Amino acid sequence: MRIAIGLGKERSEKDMEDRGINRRDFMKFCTAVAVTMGLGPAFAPEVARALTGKRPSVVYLHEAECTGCSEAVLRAANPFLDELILDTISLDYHETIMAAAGDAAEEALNAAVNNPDGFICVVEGAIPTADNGDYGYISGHTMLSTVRRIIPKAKLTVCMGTCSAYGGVQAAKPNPTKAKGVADALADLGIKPVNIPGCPPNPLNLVGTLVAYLTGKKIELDEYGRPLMFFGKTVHELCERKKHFDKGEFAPSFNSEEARKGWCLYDLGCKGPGTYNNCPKALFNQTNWPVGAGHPCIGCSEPSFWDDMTPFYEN
Ligand code: FSX
Ligand code: SF4
Ligand code: F3S
Repeated sequence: MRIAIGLGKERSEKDMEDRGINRRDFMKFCTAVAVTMGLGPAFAPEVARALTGKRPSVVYLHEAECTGCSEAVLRAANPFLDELILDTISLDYHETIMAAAGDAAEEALNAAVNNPDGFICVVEGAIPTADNGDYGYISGHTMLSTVRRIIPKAKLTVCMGTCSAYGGVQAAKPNPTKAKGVADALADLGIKPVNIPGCPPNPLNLVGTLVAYLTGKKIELDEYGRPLMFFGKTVHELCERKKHFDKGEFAPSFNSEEARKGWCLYDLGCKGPGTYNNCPKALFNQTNWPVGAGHPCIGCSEPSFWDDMTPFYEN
């Protein structure tokens, strides 16, 4: 699936009001982005400027995946969040939600790639590389040939989700299609994407990355290409159940009084201590996160988590 996008549009506060986004909600969202970026609420006006200024053209490529990454954006509880995110990146074309198809879609893709102002490439999904990419075709092109053709022309490449970052479930053993993340699949081209892993990833981390790029901030990455501002700490370090871990208070089962009281889920398989992500702080839909809802972290933002973090319910 491909998402080729309108070319660098501007949006005003009036446009947003017309779409039912009021200024108070918008600033609340900008504050959440600023805090997620570790910059504090005082950075919110700069976030607002970045989100309302000239929007970059984005080519959004879907490869081998479940589309959960897009769903995480589109199913946002906040009624305007999906629109805001999609608009932030001038997302006028999205195969999951668009009506156009076929030649019209290909034309939109080509127009975005040839935009003289350049474009950002966001990739969702792994790249099957076995047999010259023969296990994944879209519109008559292998996924492998598409990413090799388009990504080298992008000003910035962002891998949205663990699949495009590291291969994800497609790359789990025995990986017959030799699925890889973008950096691995394009290693010979020297492509160094910004990886926003998670299965699914938090949309706030995508918005924060784009805001950092649009405001000219240097995006510091860890050894796996993840922005340190979102992935610099483990889930465990940020977890609200850590006080119970420190006291040795572990829930014995999901249906126990201890689990309900908020005791640590380590004995039920929690992989939070080995997983770098900001879920307890960023929250999904600004509402909750896996451990907050009573489920152990399964390590979904770590490379090879399907192989390295399983069995999920044992430690
Ligand atoms: Fe992967 Fe995203 Fe998991 Fe799914 O596209 S990160 S399988 S949530 O959808 O790529
Ligand atoms: Fe750490 Fe998981 Fe326990 Fe939270 S529930 S304190 S992340 S082991
Ligand atoms: Fe994934 Fe663990 Fe967060 S499973 S969503 S990294 S709590």
